[in-house]
Amino acid sequence: MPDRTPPLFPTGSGQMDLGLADTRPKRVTLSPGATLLRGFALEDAEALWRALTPILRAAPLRHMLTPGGRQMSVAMTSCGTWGWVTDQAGYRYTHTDPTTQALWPPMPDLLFHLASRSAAAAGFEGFQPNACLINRYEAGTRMTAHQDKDEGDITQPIVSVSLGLPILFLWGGLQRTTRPHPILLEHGDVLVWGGKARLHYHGVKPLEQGVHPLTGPTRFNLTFRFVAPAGR
Ligand code: MD3
Ligand code: FE
Repeated sequence: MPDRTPPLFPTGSGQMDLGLADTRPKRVTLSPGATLLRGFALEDAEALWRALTPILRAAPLRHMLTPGGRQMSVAMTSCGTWGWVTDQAGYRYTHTDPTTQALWPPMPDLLFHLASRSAAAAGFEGFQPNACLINRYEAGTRMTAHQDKDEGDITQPIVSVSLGLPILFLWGGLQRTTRPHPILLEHGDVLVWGGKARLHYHGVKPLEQGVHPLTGPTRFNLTFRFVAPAGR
């Protein structure tokens, strides 16, 4: 008889399934205000992936320039009322995509609701994101330590959803010099950052090569934000 018992937890990319239960906690508080919800988006992952296709067609991924003139190794785009852009003029949120001059594609309800449910599960009721930044990582892509502070309303949390290949996320402190600690982010994991954690420095290590059944040789990260630019 073939053993039809499903694996107790997804083993990720090319990992041998040893048939052991994943005993790691599903919910982890990294620091006050920062909650890791392991696997919270797993059931929605395929639908999320399908929802990305028309967005990426309308607003193609691109390697933007930092204000210092360096090309980012992450390829990015956005959906929602606001999209995040960077160029030699600086970082900001815009209503239109500078590469197409069109409005950013609308945020699908599925994405909005997943983000809102995630925030609520971490204690932030009523989160209504109006921006979703889409990051694509390929082998070697990394993100250096930074703070997210262009949103204009730091009382609102940020929700991040990981799809595809795993990566080591680097969770720092309120100062850039605080030594960050590494946290493995896997397909379907959701992180919620609010309160005291909102302005912590963070980054990710270079993506290792691999192939994921859904996303191929890539990792996608969706970050949901509430943007209220000053003076609007
Ligand atoms: C902590 N993205 O898009 S997600 C970003 O994996 C970004 O693509 C990384 O940093 C990625 O800005 C990390 C986790 C994350 C996202 C936003 C945060 C952590 C955060 C904002 C404040 C504090
Ligand atoms: Fe960030």
